[in-house]
Amino acid sequence: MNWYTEQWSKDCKFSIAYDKALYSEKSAFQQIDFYRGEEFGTFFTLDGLMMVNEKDEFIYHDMIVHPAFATNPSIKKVLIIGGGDGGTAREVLRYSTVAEVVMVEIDERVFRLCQEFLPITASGVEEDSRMNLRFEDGLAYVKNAPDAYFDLILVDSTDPISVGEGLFTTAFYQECYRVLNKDGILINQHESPYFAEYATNMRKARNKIKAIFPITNVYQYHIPTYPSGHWLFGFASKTFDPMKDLNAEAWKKFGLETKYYNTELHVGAFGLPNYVKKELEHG
Ligand code: AAT
Repeated sequence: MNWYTEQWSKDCKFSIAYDKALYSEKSAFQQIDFYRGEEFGTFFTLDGLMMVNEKDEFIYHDMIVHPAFATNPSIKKVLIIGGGDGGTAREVLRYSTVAEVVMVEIDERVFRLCQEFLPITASGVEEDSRMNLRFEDGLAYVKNAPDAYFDLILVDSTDPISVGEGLFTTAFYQECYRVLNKDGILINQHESPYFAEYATNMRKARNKIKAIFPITNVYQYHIPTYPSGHWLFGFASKTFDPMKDLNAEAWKKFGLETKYYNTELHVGAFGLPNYVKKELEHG
């Protein structure tokens, strides 16, 4: 039996048995590894950290995309930063009302390898005529993007180490604010409250975003293969409040079948445990 093992904290490890190591490559940006096992199907890691697997990817991709559309059903122009596996783009493209999706992934190899090994997330994305796929640094892209252009930015990024670091900076969030229009919403991968290192990242992101956007919230989801299984997204916006402006009727009219997200869960996801609230408020 072969085991993929990830260090979740100094004193805690998580392992998945795999039948086959499918592919391994050191790209210009990071170490990329694909495996196949029975429990989670095909999965890939970047620099030894779990990114996507066939079994629980629906949880992450439902939760990064649908809450914003249920809050503002008129979203038309979407910017995805990162998200090289294609899962976030796949969910956004399900909305026929979306006119344009710019996806900026730093590492083309992640996308090409997912097309080969992980079609569940990557297939069909490049072929959609609404997609503008770019392979460059997300921070560099937003610096040069026009003012008030996008309705929604989805930051589907790795943790704030190595290439992902720039996507957790004040400079990046300021540029996001500038390129969003007056109804703009920013959703970002917000780390996890449980293990100390991830909680530190969570607090830092929170404080920076709160200093820039008038409306800021954090919501949670349960994903078995990320450290502790308890993960967060940030919801920051200029006018829309994800609770008060939730438009369940409009969202249901889209008629999308989802495996994780629904509009009752939307409300619950913003209700955070006390220890998390405390860490976010006093971080
Ligand atoms: N859909 C869930 C998968 C990911 S992968 C995140 C992607 O962000 C990777 O493909 C990585 O290459 C890309 N990325 C990292 N930094 C940048 C950058 N500066 N500009 C553009 N793209 C970038 C998210 C997994 C979350 C894991 C949480 N533990």
